[in-house]
Amino acid sequence: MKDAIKFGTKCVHAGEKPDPVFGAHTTPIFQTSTFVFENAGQGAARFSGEEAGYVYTRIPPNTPTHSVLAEKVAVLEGGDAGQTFASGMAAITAVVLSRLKQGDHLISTDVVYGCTYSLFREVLPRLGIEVSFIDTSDLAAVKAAFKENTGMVFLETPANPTMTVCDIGEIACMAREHGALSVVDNTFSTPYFQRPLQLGADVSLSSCTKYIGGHADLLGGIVVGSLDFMRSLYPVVGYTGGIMGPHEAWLCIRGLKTLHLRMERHAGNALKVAEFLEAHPKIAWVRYPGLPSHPQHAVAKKQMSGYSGMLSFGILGGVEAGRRLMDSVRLCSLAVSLGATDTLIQHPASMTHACVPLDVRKRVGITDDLVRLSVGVEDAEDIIADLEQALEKV
Ligand code: LCS
Repeated sequence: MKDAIKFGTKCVHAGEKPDPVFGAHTTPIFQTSTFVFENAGQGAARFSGEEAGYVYTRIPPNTPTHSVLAEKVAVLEGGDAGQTFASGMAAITAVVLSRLKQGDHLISTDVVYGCTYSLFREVLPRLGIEVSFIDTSDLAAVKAAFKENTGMVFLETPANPTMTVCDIGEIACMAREHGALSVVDNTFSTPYFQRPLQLGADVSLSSCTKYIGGHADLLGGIVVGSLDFMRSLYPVVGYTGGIMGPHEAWLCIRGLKTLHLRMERHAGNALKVAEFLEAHPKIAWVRYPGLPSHPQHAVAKKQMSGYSGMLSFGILGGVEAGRRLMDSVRLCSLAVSLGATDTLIQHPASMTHACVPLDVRKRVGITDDLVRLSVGVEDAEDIIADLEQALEKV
């Protein structure tokens, strides 16, 4: 799809093709595990790659429903091609396995989603892959972390749950100089607000479970990159099999048609909630990349066109006060995950990031008083009123 076409139009139209058989207006769900060949020669040609087409749902390009989703996200991210996965974690695992081998070194942002942290800290070293967790908002620290055998730099920005932002363009440039692949977890921003490939990164990946699906009713992941990189990823997809279901792919396609509308509302609401919290006497601090008080606000402004719906804050009175707040909300849901239409509140130190050792949590800022909000698309006044009444009980 032409670059001149605007983002919202791409959300609606990219990847969509009229159904050639019955003319269905909406992309059909190809709920099938295998595909019938016209003859043995065609089967052989499909398997050898001589002829493009579908063979078996575990093997890319999976099904025509998956193809539409992969193409839609590839267009939105500005990459050559995309590949869907069963979850964000399946996507991250496949990217790492497609590139790194025993003896390689990975540089990762020190604040990443808890399961990403555990995958890198517990599983990769068992495969002989060395991992350095670095404060990637500190460019000198990133520069100093490269080694001869650094094969990949993995960035999460804004980071879950501290909202720390790092400079994608600068770090991608360093990675290229060292012959390392730069990978960005774009889950928090979505391509609506941040396009890592256009900033110079090699790979952009997301958990579709969040804003891409957008309605908290599915699990999924997506990876977008150059054709060269995707060619190295496809075999790993087939061998590891962490495949998105056809129904989930269809739900993601439907969700993406309103991505631009939802993200505007998420971000607009989040800014209002962040400003409300920042002015509240019971709140110690607020981290939202759209606030001038955010430590990396300038970098965020440079590389993001908006600041999404995620924020974190510290409450005076620490973990006990936070618990009382979370137990007192009525409109907000006390739940992990993010990017849902409703506002979700959770406590990372005891929930999503409980797997990160206490000393590491303290060092990187996942403090016990940190409460995370995924601001939904309700009316901002109602979210604020709910937080206000809950804060009165703290
Ligand atoms: N990347 C980021 C930044 C995430 O926040 C998550 C999940 C993942 C990857 C993994 O995606 P999944 O496999 O769940 O599709 N984040 C979650 C969170 O903060 N609460 O629950 C899940």
